[in-house]
Amino acid sequence: MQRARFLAGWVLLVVAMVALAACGSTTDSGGGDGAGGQAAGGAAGGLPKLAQKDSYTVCFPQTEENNPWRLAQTASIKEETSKRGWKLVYTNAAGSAAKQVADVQSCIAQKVDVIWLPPREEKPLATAVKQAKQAGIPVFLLDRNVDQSLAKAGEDYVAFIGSDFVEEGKRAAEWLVKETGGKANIIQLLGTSGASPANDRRKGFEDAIKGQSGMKVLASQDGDFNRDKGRQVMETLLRAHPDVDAVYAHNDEMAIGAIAALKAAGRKPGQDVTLVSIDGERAALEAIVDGELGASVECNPRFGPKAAETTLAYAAGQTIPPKIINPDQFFDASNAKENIAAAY
Ligand code: GYE
Repeated sequence: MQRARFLAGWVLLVVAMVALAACGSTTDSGGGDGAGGQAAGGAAGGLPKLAQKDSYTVCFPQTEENNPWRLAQTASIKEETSKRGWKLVYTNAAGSAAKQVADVQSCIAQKVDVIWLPPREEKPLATAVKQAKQAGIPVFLLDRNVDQSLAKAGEDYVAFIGSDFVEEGKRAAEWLVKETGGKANIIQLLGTSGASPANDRRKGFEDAIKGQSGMKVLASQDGDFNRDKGRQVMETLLRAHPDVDAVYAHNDEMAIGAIAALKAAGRKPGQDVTLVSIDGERAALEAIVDGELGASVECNPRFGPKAAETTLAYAAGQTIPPKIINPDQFFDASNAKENIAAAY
């Protein structure tokens, strides 16, 4: 009798294993979404649920703190969580995707309620997003996205909240075409390699100038969204391409670095070289007023209120759209001055 029960148990186990294998479970380790393997607090087959509580513990693993945009984003998150009396687990990955993955894992171990993640790079952080889901912790991606072939909104994470980076690149290109009369020899300073805003801002810009035979990209190089790297890359590219008369930088910091490199080489930014970039930080608005930077497409870093509202809506059981796009302004000589006071 006991032996029969033992055998029956084995048969059941084998059947269950075959059924699981047939589900074609891919990269997920352990758990899975099937009955019994469901993550703690997880909705069957879907995203982890979030309980309605008076206070939440929010994990915010920042990518780095090396520019005004990042500082403004962190300040907004700190301000919002403290205003609401929520607990914040904040870390700084100091420019390392590997450290940011470890920071997410540490938040999982601490059993935070929710993770607000700005994934530094699209691929490495997709795995961390899946690990959080497995642990039953909902993730909201702030400002940067993950590779959509590796992790998806509504399945692996709740939603992406941020700007439309392709559109930002397109707006920068359209301004440059107009400003240069459709004739420009361009150096493109790329954002962090593997980061969604770098990929998308490049795509938006390059697609928009495709039909314009007078718009030539002489060179494109990674400046890591960083002022000093932007300056160094510009210095090198300037020697190789002295015929440059336009710069498209994926963020203001690199544009400001490029302005320094151009001046050091005896060029006149704003006169013999037209520059356009993205973010709308205070130093960029000042450079526009000084006539050195032509324009900056806004990319709003103040995510705190939207992240908190969306988190509460999710806890209340509302349907969250997979992409929540921030509306962005555009700054040029016509409005830079009046926006300096509110800038970061
Ligand atoms: O443009 C840049 C920052 O991810 C959209 O990251 C953000 C970008 C922003 O380092 O300045």
